Amino acid sequence: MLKNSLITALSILIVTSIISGNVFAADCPPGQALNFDGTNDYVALPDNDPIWLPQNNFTASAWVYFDRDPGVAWDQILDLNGSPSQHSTNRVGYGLQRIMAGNIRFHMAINNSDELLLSNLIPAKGTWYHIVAVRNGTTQELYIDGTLDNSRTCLAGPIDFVGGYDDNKVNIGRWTRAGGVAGGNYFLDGTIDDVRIYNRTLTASEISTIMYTPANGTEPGLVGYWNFDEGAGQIAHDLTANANHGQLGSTPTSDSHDPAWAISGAPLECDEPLEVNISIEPRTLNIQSNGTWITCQIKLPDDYDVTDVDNDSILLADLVPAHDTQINPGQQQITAKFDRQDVIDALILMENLDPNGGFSVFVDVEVTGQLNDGTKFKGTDNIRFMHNVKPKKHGN
Ligand SMILES: [Ca+2]
Ligand SMILES: [Ca+2]
Ligand SMILES: [Ca+2]
Repeated sequence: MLKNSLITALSILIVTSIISGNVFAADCPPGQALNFDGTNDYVALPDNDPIWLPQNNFTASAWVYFDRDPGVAWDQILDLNGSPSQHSTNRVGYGLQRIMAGNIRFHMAINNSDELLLSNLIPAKGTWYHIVAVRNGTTQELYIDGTLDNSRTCLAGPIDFVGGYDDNKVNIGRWTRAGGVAGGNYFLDGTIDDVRIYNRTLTASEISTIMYTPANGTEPGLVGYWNFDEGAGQIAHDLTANANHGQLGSTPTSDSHDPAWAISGAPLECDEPLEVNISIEPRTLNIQSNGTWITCQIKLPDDYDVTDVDNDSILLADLVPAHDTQINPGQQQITAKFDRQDVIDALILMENLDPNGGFSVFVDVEVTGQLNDGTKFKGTDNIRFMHNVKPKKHGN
């Protein structure tokens, strides 16, 4: 019974990877993103008082894909209280948009002064761009795809939000006019992924790293991080401790302002799994021998806590779940027990062996799993796998 289900599971796995060219390999799923319709979609971020947005140096970044050509309409990326205000004597905030002419604009309002930096590059439709706005004292910078595109001198001093902001003016994909959702707002026609706000200046070198590297929310200075990997529902979670979660659209339920979940094409790398040491017993798995279990000692590096392992996530050869586990915290070890027959079936399939034939091979057996915080781990051990091999004659 289980043997058949294992065969079916592995067949599906093989067929899937052939069809997809391994794009959907199990340990590297494509991330999710949000697609905005260009008409009225947005994600509303908290706009409570006191506002959580950085007031001095900051870095704001996002992966953006435009669904329309430049010159068709303004496309809004981030509005961080930067759009026109009801408080006409106290305009404060910042934002990112693509203007009608096609340039990316990094807009700041400091003490009622508009500080505008335009990109040299004009992004085309149908391509992912990593767009970063940096405020560094009296310098504004725009980075596109990891390279400094343009910079200018801006006013000194903090962006003093006190009393200067209105409701509905902290959004992804929308630029509000006079604080409402009424006509005159600008929206994005395109897809956004991996939005970040840091309360510090990132260097060029850091920017060229973060553009490809997913964050975990605890990075220095990261005060807002939305990776849109939920893939469903009405909440885009802020993965930092600030928990400034975004709401899709105008209500907590489905509405016409909701952007749509979409598979992301942003070239973010997968998290590399943590390498762990594993040791499988017996060292030789002889099908003709007796036994019920295969055991595996999994040893985590010293700076990880073995009690954080999600026991249900442990798999041998991507296929066989751990039957049960035993934690040995003193030795940073977990002992996982696997059904011997399931392991034999999985290895026969993995190595494409004839279960009725004779063989004696060394196989790399991988054991994977994850910690409760989502950190993946992986370890490999090499064991002998044999069946129906005639003992060597003595004296030859
Ligand atoms: Ca994502
Ligand atoms: Ca909604
Ligand atoms: Ca809509």
